[in-house]
Amino acid sequence: MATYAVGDLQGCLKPLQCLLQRVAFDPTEDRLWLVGDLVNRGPQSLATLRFLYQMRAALTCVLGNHDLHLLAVACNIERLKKSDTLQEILDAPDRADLLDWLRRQKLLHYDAERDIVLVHAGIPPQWSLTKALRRAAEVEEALRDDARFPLYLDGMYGNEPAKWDKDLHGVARLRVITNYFTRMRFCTADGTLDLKSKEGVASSPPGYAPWFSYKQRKTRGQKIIFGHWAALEGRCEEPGLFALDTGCVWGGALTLLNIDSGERHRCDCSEVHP
Ligand SMILES: [Mn+2]
Repeated sequence: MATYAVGDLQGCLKPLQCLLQRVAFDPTEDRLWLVGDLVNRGPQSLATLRFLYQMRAALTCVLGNHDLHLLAVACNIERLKKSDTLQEILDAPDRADLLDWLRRQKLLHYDAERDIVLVHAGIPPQWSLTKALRRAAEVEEALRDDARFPLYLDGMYGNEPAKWDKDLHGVARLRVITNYFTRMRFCTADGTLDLKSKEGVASSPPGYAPWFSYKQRKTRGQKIIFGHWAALEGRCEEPGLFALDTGCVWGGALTLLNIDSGERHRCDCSEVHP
């Protein structure tokens, strides 16, 4: 039995199948962790979601910003953007099963046995793992609650507040938690977010730095698997951190990590989309 983690799929089903074949993945034995952003922008969002749904017993998944956007669009809270490739999911006869499964996924997963965290974007410098798990649980509860779910999604969009404050409440509180776990790249040492820049580490906006780079970061040394930041190209020098978004949907590659051995596999989109 082996446990793998895969980077941002964004509807790139063929590279996923290519990698699973390469490692002879057996869904009855092996386990696959997903860093989120399962759908959108890529060529096969619906087929990807169906493929994952039928092997859901083998999966551990955290939600990304694109997954949450899909849920909001499906609830008629947000409209599709021009570059979204989600319409086929909205039109699918099995959309209720797929979307119901999606909204029951977590924002943060902690594997105590391996002492590894799985998250889409990251954990802000000022939060310990215990705090982060508690904050993620607040959003996960709202997502699972039939009555609160649309209210949460309705209040989810926006870049403010830029920083956590324990006295925040309601949708603003859930929004900043969501932004940390699903959208963060650059922030200050006290966790003030810059959500505009998507560039690499060398292009940090003035006064900001990558969330993982702060010496005083409370989760320093903790093993964390994350995605979301394609400009890192899978490189992160911080001890214990595994950056898995290698920009498959942007013509890069999909990365599969064997969590126990540390071995990485890559499938270039060009191999399967000549
Ligand atoms: Mn993302």
